[in-house]
Amino acid sequence: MHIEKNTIHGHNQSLLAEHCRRFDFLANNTDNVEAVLQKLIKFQVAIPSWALGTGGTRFGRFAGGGEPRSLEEKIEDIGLLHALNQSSGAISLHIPWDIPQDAASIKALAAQHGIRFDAMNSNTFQDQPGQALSYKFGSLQHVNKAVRQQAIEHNIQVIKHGVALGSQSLTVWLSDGSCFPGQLNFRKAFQNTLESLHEIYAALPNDWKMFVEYKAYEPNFYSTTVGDWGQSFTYVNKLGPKAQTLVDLGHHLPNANIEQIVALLLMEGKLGGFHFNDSKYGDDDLTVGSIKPYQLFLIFNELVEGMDAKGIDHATGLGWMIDASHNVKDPLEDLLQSVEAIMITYAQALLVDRKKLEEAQNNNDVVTAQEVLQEAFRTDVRALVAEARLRSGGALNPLGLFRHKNVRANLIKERGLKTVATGL
Ligand SMILES: [Mn+2]
Repeated sequence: MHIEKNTIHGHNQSLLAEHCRRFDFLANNTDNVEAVLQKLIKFQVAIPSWALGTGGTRFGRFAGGGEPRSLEEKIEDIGLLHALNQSSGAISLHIPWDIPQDAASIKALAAQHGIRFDAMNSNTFQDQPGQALSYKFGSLQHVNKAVRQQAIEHNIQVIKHGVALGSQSLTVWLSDGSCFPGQLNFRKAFQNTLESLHEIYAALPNDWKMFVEYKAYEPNFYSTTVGDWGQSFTYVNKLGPKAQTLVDLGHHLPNANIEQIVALLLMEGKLGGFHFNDSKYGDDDLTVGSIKPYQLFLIFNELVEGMDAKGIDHATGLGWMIDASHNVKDPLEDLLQSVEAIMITYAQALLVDRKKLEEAQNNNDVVTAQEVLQEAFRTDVRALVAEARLRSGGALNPLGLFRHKNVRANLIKERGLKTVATGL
């Protein structure tokens, strides 16, 4: 299903007067509003190919209908999101769930929708049909060299798929670890993993990066071999300049100070990518900004401050991606909500009065420092984000238009009620 430009234009016309009233008020009270708008227009968030179908839990899965049955349909779905919000112009593929049969035609289809290929994701956390050796006891850490070699070759294969599509990065997330004390020699597991990562790193093209993602626990519940940012940082430092740490918001122990982690990784030039989601208890994969919006703001505040300090381009310097999967919501509606939450929070972080904050910090004026941050966080920037969308040709109210055009009902009519997205 496509949403035509004139449909979006008609929708925008009906909301324009009210939008202008709200935007003008905000513009009159905001410094550098044009510069902020240009940054918002440029900022794109990659959509992972696995977020387009209904997820599930180990207890069950309730399909939503009209899910994409192929990589082509996944790209069409992201094209739909991008047409509505103009901020979803990238896709992140998972191999082997989304192996392109014909890379050139997939690349051309994506280009038609204005979509580029963000980081490629390898998978050594489950066994595939016909696979020679099992990852039950790990992949890159495995005590058996042959298992490690199989996992290394898979990652190199993922790089090759990515090269054919024009991607420039590989994300390695390992479920490697142990479930019980004594199961694993931590030092040997680390060394095996490092040695394996070195071999994958050696296969990276010159203009590629490798992101090493960490996660505290699950599926292993005693130890994880890349369990926190310190461990990831140790690996990427030993690997070399093309290796960087990837922060996934849901992969920390409760109450971790993620904003501080982000600040220090940026300072060291080792923050490569970011996975957005939200959580209440663990790696819950909840909608971005739905549980802890102030934490997300504090993280974005450090991202903006840290990128500016290093002269890093906000839009292209890091890999930005949503990593979530939903059991009860329409996945496309959720992605519209998630991208909106990211854009709102980014806009708020851009409004922070950095000069005043620095002065307050230098004077140990704790109260003013807090006021500066909360002033930005409490500003309703929705009209600013909507204006950026309007100028890019997107819809003033993406979710409203999605519902008005009965997108899900149309997708069910096209694809059927009982479809299951590939890979899920
Ligand atoms: Mn992730």
